[in-house]
Amino acid sequence: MNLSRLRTPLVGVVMGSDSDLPVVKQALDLLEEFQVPYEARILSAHRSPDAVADWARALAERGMRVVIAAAGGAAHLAGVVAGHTPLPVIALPIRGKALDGLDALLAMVQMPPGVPVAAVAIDGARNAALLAVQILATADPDLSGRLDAFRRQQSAAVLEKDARLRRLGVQGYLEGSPS
Ligand code: RP5
Repeated sequence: MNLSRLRTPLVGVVMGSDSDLPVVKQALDLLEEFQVPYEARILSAHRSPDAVADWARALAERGMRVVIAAAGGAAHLAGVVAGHTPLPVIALPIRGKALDGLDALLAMVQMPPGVPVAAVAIDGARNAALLAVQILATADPDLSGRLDAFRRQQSAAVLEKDARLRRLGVQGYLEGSPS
């Protein structure tokens, strides 16, 4: 089955505040690149706890397959969502002003046994979306093909840089001589 051909959202993307949106946007852009339908919401585990619970509880029934939950500071959003849904939850820690995002990262990874979340790097929005795509691709041959093409392109870009470095040497490479 090619899930991503369905136009109903497959990825629920939730963030604790609109101040998270500039980082989260990178995840949304990647989902669009892979033509994966998503729903983006601003819901706070602390400021709107009932709305978070209602949203999270309904996800599976609505046909969603995976969740990305982004928050900074005392980042409880991903864990709370995970407590309300059987779907896999990817936690995206957002860099805050005080502790550079370490607070959010630690809050997200230190989940109690029994309710896991998969945490990506601080501000690692593209990886959060890629992981969501990889989860969906296990049941979607079309998406799996797009993921293969993405990986091939990524490898080709590295090999091109390597060939350029060997051709030009370090100084030439850094000076940006034409390839
Ligand atoms: C968290 O608090 C949000 O996810 C955000 O990263 C942080 C600050 O929120 P604002 O004060 O900018 O709304 O819950």
